[in-house]
Amino acid sequence: MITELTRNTLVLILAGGEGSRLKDLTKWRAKPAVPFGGKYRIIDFALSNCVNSGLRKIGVLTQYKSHSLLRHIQRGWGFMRAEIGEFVELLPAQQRTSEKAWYKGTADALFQNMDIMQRHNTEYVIVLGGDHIYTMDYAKMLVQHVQSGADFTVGAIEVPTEEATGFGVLAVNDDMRITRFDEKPAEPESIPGKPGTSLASMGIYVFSTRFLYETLSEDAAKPESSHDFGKDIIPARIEDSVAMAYAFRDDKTGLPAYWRDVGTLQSYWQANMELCDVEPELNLYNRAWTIWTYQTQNPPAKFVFDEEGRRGEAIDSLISAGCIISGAKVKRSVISFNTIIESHSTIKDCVILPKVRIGPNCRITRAIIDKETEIPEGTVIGEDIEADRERFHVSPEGIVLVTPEMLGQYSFPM
Ligand code: ADQ
Ligand code: ADP
Repeated sequence: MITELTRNTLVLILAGGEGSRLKDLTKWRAKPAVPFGGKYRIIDFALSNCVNSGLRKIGVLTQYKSHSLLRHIQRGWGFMRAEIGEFVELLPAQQRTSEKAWYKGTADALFQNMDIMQRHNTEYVIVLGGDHIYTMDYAKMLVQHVQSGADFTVGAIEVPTEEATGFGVLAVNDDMRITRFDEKPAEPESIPGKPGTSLASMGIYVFSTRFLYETLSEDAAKPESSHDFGKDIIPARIEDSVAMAYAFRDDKTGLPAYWRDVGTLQSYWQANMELCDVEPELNLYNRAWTIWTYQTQNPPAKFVFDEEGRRGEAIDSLISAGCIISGAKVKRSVISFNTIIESHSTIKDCVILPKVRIGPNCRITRAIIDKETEIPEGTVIGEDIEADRERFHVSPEGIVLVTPEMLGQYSFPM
């Protein structure tokens, strides 16, 4: 809902990280631009959450391999009305400050855009990561921030302690005031009374703007700082300010809500697979919380018999528009738009990115196939992992990533 509060808030989405743990999926594109769920890109979730939360003043900070990210936002997110103060602005690293450098860290990315923030002149700034899959009403976090009189509020979610080593870990008192913050601790603390569960930072923050300016300026002047929110900004201000945590919970169940960091091939594959559940935790069908994206106009998905009378069929799968499944079987897979799967091929537990062509007589299991890959006739993937490792990238959990380059299908001199 758009309120005076949401109108008075600027959102900055950090979308410049390298995302190197997604391996070749981020070789040519930024992580927030990686296709997800058949028709979306990862950043659509943060952007849709903003729009649905009534937050319509948005800046997206980009730098690393941003071409397809910029293209996607320009094409898909241009519907905001500048006349009424709504916008999605692209903020590539552009050396606006005296230092002639790219964004050195997430805090530096904001520091370099201080003049732009000042011109928007809102009372609050929300900082979001551009690379998580979730639906969340940020307005609720904003309201808590204002009511609690916080200088800043960190979005937090309960995660298994063994996974907390990859996150900022919080300790809070009974009023949710943060008492401690450890960025990626080797031995994360558990929540008192809840062994095996830790409170992790979601990497999203609400700041009172004046406090943010002061903190960013102080940090910029510290030569030893890495200018990162998790490493520097948040821990430095726990003691001398009002630092609150906002627990992200499902309104209906009161349990931790759905939130996935899709930073590794395994977690990216897993989050796609979860969409194939009969009742997925992430509800893409909620008309009150549409996930928006840019899409080309494609004909409906089509399932046909092949010349020898084999049925083209799919079960427990998401099949996007423009796909043709001809005499092939698809099971528990996410098939992105404009993909063709030919005769007598079997696809199981796979994530297929857009515009892939899978030739006849292929068997593919537990794989991620990058955009525009052409899989030749008779290819078998996911059965002999050692053989796959010679041609493709295989994650520690055995998920096989296949890109056009790995099959010699791009010949640009680099
Ligand atoms: P990480 O996920 O490790 O931890 P980071 O790599 O800094 O954080 O990425 C955060 C976001 O900023 C991503 O969306 C990324 O694309 C973007 N980003 C990274 N470097 C950038 C740069 N130089 N310019 C612009 N954008 C950049 C953070 C927090 C943890 C928290 C996790 C939650 O530090 O405390 O637990 O997020 O996933
Ligand atoms: P996106 O896939 O994010 O929409 P593009 O279609 O512009 O972005 O290009 C990314 C895809 O094209 C990736 O699958 C990558 O493998 C391939 N690609 C793009 N540029 C090159 C290049 N110069 N050399 C090899 N592969 C490339």
